[in-house]
Amino acid sequence: RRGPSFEATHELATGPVASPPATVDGFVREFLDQLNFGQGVKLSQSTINDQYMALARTVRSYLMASWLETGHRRRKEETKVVGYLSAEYLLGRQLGNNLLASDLQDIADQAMERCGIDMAAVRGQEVEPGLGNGGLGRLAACFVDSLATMDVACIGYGIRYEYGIFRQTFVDHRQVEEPDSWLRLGSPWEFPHPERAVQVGFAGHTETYADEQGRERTRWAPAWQVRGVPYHYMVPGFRNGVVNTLRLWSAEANQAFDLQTFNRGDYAQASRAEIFAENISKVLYPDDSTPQGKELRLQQQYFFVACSLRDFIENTLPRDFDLHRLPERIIFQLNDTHPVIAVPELMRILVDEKGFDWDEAWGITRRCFAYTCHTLLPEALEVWPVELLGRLLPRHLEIIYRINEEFLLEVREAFPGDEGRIRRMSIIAEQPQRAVRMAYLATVAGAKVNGVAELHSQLLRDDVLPDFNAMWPDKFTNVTNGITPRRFLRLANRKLSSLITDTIGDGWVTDLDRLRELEPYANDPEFRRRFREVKAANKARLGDLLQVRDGVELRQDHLLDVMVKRLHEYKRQTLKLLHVVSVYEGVLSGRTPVEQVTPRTVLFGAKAAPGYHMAKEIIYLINAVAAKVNTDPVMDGRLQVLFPANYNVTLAEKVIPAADLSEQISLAGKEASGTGNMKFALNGALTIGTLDGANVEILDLVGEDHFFLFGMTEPEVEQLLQRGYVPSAYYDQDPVLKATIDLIGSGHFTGGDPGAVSAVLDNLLNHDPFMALAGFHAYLGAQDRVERAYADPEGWSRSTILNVARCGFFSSDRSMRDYLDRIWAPGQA
Ligand code: OX2
Repeated sequence: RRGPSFEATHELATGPVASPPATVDGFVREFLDQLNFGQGVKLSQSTINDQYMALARTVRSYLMASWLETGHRRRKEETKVVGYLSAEYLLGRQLGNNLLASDLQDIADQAMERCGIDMAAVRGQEVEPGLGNGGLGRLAACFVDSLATMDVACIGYGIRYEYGIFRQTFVDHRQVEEPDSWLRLGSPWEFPHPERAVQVGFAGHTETYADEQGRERTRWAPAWQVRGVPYHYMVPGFRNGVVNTLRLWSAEANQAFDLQTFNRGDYAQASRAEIFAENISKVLYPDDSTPQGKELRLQQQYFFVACSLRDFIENTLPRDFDLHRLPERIIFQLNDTHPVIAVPELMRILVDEKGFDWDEAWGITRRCFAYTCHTLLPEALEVWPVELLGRLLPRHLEIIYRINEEFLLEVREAFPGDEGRIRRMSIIAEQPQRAVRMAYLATVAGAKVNGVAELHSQLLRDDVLPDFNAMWPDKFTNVTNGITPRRFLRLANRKLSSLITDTIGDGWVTDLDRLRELEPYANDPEFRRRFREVKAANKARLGDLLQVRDGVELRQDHLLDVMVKRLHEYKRQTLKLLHVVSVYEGVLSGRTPVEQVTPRTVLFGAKAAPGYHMAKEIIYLINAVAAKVNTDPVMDGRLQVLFPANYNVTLAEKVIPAADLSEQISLAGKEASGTGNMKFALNGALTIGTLDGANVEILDLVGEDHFFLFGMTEPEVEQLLQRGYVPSAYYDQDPVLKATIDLIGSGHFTGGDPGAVSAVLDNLLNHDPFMALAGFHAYLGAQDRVERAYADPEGWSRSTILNVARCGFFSSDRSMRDYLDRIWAPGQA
């Protein structure tokens, strides 16, 4: 915290920072300066990467005044801050977003043209920071975008993984993972601050001692420490002069290497400590919706929350701040259970370091946290073995034990004599091994607990945490997820955005409910025609991309049927595949004349967790089916299956605006919310879907005539499970299903080798935990309805327009308003 030297004038030290002029000339000047002085090259000698780096830094320069001003204002205002704690941020490319936010798109285009630079090529140079797995990480990115646009003080805290989500390729139809070295060519959007590094301890032991007043106190003597170095990223609001901060932590060794050992020539040994420390932020765990119970993962979790709490308390709050008032200045939002170790960490800081009484500290801590749960699968709730947690974080385990003891006293008081309940609610599980249930710890400590869609929040209360709901019904609330309309409509779908703006003005970009004003135009044939033109242009754009990126041809005259999301059994990519094979089998067996097949392209995009065997088998099967169906002349080119590798945010931005049909077909009660479902509806695709997650709310808003609903409700799923679900019975009774599965089982798609698909088929026929076979018949019925609707272009267009007009609710701005109203209560402690 060093101020300027006394020679500096007040104006020099604190005055506003000048932005370059927002003109084409000004932009060219700044760009050339960045190229010459930042990259050290002349324009004539510059590579695409030089140009990208200089362009990014140019945009940064334009945002800088707002960033500094926002920080200055927040310090003065002493506002309550949202500390969003998330192990993942799936940001997507930054250049386009930041040009949009700063209103420099046109100026930049003209400036690059004047410099003779191919803007599209430069944009293509950016490697997206894939610091997340899927919906959970992308949600965090949408939320920080919305908070900046709404001028809410927020610091996004997370981990600067050196390698993000793996790069997926296919070899012989099988997924191969490659490291995502997104930092290799430089990362122009980040600002490292090694001088603000903090220390984080691990392992060791605890000891008690008497302080000056003779009170017994505890201290923790860690066995080893690492340095957390913050990297700052700008989070600009949409054209409002606000730039918030994302602060991601990178782990470094305190000592790079041991010089004596190095001099002796043992180079590997000399760098051991460095490698060990840097491993902590080396790579994102590629699991989605399932926890990975690895020691390194717990190290990552503790590392980033310890850095974040230290940073907020010591470096962000004023130096003399009275921590009794901490809840007035911060609410830490726990994005799932990954950051929950922050709870005992705050207790440790308050009690051990700051000398607070336990009760006082607990009263503060309980008001500083809120918890968002993102799942319903019980096996997905994180649990840490006591043995591991106690070894890595001995003091934190003691604190958790005491929190649990006092919590269980509370339960006893509320429900005297109910020992079963006490056992059920204990933060410490006894079976199959002693372990800390992180979701319970978060629920006990959190001022609020929320699910991410209406149905999910209800099931959270009723099925996942019913005892906690009985004890604290007011703690539970819902906030339905949302998506940022800036990235997923304005940026990804410029053509639709222009059409909307031409029709109702541009207020919708920050007030998405205004899309309602489009409703009357659903009846306007001219508007419908223009809407179809936009869709066709987006499809052509996707076709161009896939041609270059994957060497495949996207048929422009096909219905584009899209299923993009992580590969997970509960999401039921197999059900989609069964549909594809049934269409093919129908033609092959002569049941369906090929002229009756609606020309359709089914596009999959999905990564499987590297250790998720069944998911990888499903990927193999999709690729195998694609290879056959796409080339079998019997289909006359009417059915295409595309599976571009490495689905990510960048590809999503091209795929979603081009889609006609959005596949949201998880088994009811399994998908907490989904957010892809919202992105498609907002971009004028119709949904075929089950009553699961936020599909329920999409259906409510758009209406049954404009949504292809099928399948069991969640209670029906439960009933079937109670009665006893026998998947093979569906196979035996449904001849189409039987023929479909038999064709796969015959080895038709796998070069005559039935063994290559047996894992998937055995699982479907004998277990089918997500009831794909039970859903098959209804799903085919719904696909028939899709084809009939698609045959009427005017009716289809009308429905798609109504989807866009009625989905304003799914803006993440609205989600943020709900968090503010229901959870963060700004201005209150
Ligand atoms: C995902 C959920 O699976 C998805 O339904 C939801 O839309 C998304 O989070 C954002 O809330 N890991 N990823 C998720 O949950 C977990 C756990």
